Amino acid sequence: QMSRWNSRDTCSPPPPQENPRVLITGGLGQLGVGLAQILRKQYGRENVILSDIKKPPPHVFSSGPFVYADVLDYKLLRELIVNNRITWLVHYSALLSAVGEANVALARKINITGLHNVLDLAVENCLRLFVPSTIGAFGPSSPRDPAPDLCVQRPRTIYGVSKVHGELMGEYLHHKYGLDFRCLRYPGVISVNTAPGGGTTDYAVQIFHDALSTGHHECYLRPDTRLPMMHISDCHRATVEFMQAPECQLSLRTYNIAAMSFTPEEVAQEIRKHLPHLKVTYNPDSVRQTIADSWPVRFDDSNARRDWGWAPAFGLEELVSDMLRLIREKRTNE
Ligand code: AKB
Repeated sequence: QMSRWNSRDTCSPPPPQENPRVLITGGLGQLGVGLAQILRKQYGRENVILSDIKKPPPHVFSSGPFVYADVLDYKLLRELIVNNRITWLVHYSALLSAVGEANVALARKINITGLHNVLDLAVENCLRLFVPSTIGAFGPSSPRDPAPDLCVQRPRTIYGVSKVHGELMGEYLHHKYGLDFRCLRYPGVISVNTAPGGGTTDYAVQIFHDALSTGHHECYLRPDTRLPMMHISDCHRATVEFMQAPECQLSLRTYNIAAMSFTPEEVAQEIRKHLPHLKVTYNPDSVRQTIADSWPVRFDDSNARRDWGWAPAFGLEELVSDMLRLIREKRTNE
């Protein structure tokens, strides 16, 4: 495998007047399809390629280019980047916090080895590279209320360790070779059309479905567990705005982004304004509760607001009414 790591060259970006050609890895997870939809509207359907190792559902296949790509296969990734003249890479492929603890070896492979492949290829091909980080990149010794951009990061999950590694590697390659590395630390993301897979914040999606189906949600976290959360449309908008921000505006390469923080009890209370009969019982599971207790309860995102104008549109009230509306709509169409 030949990469540019030993070269003295630095990256030169593509001409700014051209539309980016985007490859999204892990595209069938919670975030890829929605991001592709937004980018295709702006840059053209054929300029955004979704990839994953799973077979896409028919609506994804018919909405734009989709290719098989395993992030562990360096040669295949390189071929895709070269043949499709990719200029932006959004690296969504990763195992989340809870599922990572259940399969540490696989998480290490995908989250660290897969990331190394992507970083090498990004340097080699002068890509603008977006890698998401997370509230999970902090740990029990980090300041938790709020967690600033720069502080102690000693996470206790393989997911968190791999994300801190990603932040540091990306920033190192930026300083050494000029890699246009961009990283946002996402809160728990709340969505309807695509489900999260194996995270600690997943209850905050499930509770809406349970509220509208059985009226009962059994929560695996304690009622007072406060975590930063965000509506998926804010998450997508932050990602697009950050990718489009001129390099000269970025005083950092890794930014916290925040929208709201709530506990299971608080989101249940807000849902009860629409569905008064919602019952929530609490049965904390030790793995996810321990993880949640080590994460920030609030994010300080003042640098993102100042540097590139980040501002969320959804608070808890707006999030709850929008989620219930979207799930109801989805159910009547099914
Ligand atoms: C998880 O819970 O693992 C993710 C995250 C906050 O990164 N949703």
